[in-house]
Amino acid sequence: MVTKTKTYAQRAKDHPNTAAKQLLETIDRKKSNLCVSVDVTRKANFLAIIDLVGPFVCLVKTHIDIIEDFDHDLIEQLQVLSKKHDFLIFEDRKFADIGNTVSLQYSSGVHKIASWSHITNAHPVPGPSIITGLASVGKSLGRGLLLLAEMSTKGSLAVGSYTEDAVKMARAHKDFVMGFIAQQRMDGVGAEGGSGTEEEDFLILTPGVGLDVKGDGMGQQYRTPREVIVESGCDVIIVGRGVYGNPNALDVDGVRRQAERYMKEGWKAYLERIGEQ
Ligand code: S5P
Repeated sequence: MVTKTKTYAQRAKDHPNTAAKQLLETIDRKKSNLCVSVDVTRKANFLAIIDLVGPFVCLVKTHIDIIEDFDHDLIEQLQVLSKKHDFLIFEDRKFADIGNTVSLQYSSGVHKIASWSHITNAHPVPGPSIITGLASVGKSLGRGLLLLAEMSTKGSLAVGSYTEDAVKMARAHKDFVMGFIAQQRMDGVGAEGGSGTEEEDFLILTPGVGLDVKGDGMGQQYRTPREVIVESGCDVIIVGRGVYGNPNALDVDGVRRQAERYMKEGWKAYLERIGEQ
């Protein structure tokens, strides 16, 4: 468990993946391991929420395909906010097709994800060709890929040997795969004789985080920042509805307050994990 007790700053210093290094540096600079997931369908709401949570986050996660009035100006404004508040952008696209198709989905179409999203993710289900397909577009741009090794939902099939094989795939493509969407640290998972644990530093970004409720009635399962960061050794908490509440009745002070609350809880948990509290 080498990386579990290292500081974000120590890990940033030596990290070989550009996007992972940028994210670790941002976390350290802003003292925030909070990623807010902005799952709303109107451009104005989307940008308003990001401007509100911006000061409290290291990363903003998007589902760009759910925005009904998407246009190129939205991306420009998102990039302006990313500079204004110093956060990275993660398009949660969950690619899951053959290499040729995902390379087109990543580079082209209306959204041109690779041109603005520092980080994206993919299901390992097609095998290693999904990584090489995405890397053919994203690697030269300094982008990073997260593999979905586990999911937060009840009854997820991403368990056991599926998770182990996802980690093995990542180990073989460390130049582009920067970590996992998972519910726990993956150090040693799928490694024979403990190999692969000393020199690797995969970031673990974890959704299914909430302080006030345990689920959403649609399969989502929530754990607290402490459970995620201290007990499971994850690196970044991903919070959506727990921060922005009801997007159709946006409570400006409430959004700010919740973002700050999750940021503080996440950082407190990290300090406990590295033994500074
Ligand atoms: O296993 C997963 C993986 C992801 S990326 N479980 C998830 O919930 N997510 C995403 O995290 C999901 O697509 C959503 O955007 C966010 C969780 O949102 P919340 O409102 O439940 O916090």
